Amino acid sequence: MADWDVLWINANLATMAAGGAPYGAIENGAIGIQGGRIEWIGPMSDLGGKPETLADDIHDACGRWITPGLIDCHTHMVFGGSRAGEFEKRLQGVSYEEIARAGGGIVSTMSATRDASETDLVTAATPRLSNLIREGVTTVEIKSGYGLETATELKQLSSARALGKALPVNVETTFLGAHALPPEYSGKQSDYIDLVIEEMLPAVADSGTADAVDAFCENIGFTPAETEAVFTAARARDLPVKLHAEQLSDLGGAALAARFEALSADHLEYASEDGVKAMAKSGTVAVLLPGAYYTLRETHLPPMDLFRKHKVDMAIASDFNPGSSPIPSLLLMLNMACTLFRMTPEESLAGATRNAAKALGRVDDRGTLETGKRADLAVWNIKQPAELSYWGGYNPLWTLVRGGSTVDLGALEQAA
Ligand code: DI6
Ligand code: FE
Repeated sequence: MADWDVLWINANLATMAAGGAPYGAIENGAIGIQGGRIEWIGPMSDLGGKPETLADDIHDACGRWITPGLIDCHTHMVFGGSRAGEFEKRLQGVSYEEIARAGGGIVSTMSATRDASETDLVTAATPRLSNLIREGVTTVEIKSGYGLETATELKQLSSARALGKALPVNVETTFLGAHALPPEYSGKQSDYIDLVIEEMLPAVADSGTADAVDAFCENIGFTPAETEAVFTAARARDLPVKLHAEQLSDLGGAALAARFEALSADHLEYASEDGVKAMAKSGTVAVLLPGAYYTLRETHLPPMDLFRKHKVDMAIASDFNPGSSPIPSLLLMLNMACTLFRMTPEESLAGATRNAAKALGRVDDRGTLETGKRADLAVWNIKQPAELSYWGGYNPLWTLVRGGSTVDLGALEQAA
């Protein structure tokens, strides 16, 4: 009788398990999969039998590299419209902040998202999400935050869940009601926060469509006190929190997030050493977003050396959204993380696997190739793992495996 449902052989494995060889590498290895989970992983020489006696379904990687399925732990994937016009304005010299203050930016996407049906939103997101999957992504986080009213926030979250059913990807959802002030609350920011806490959050929690709660703590977003109020309400409902913090200025968001044991604090270009130390203490992951840094032509680097010095885990995500990061490509983010943020290729790959899983509170279940974890595998036409961040605008994915089953990449190409 076969030991496993599926067996991958002759593969170089970048397990990304912490603490061992670079990339957690096992050269010339094999993976036995049972019930969608990794049941055995090790060198071919330890297999203990001929492959055909061990599984019915055998795949020969022919020396290719296998990594954990990639995880994009921060996206704003579900939205209506596009902001190409705003892009043109920015190129003429108008800043992101000026556009936001003039009622453009997030608020213009809000109007288009309110006007869209759930079907419209799913249809618009499908080719972009397909692009991520075709690059090896098996888990994606999707935030709301373009409704800024209860019904549309719920519509965004259920669209995100629907995408997870329609496409071969695991979707984690985040409620981001405190993303921007909708125009109807102009001059009444604290009333809007009351709405988020008293109406939206309970409705979202009751609907069961959100896995976490996020906020945008910034001069053009919400104050630390308002963020704290939203977080208190989220924790009271047992929802974990995460925060857009220190993207444009240092408001102490990283330390605030840490006080609430946030899963992650994201952006962090302007984070202080005290903020970084607080994150280290609470185990909060630093989610770095090179796509937004690049698109906004930021010049203030996140404090990379402080994250390393205080041993804060770093994740990398696309922040895919229509304004500050219209780039649905996680591979390009790996490249940018190295080129712009000076991460090592190994750090950047850990950022899109193990540390991204941790940023979603899922590291016990995925993010590395280890026994007991989901059999989400990306098989690459590469000779060394550094190629995943070396190439730019080029996709070396060969095969994608989700929960042990091979994904039909051809069908996804049609969806795109
Ligand atoms: N920070 C971001 O990078 C996105 N939201 C946020 O708070 C940008 C969203 C947008 O410009 O539409
Ligand atoms: Fe974001």
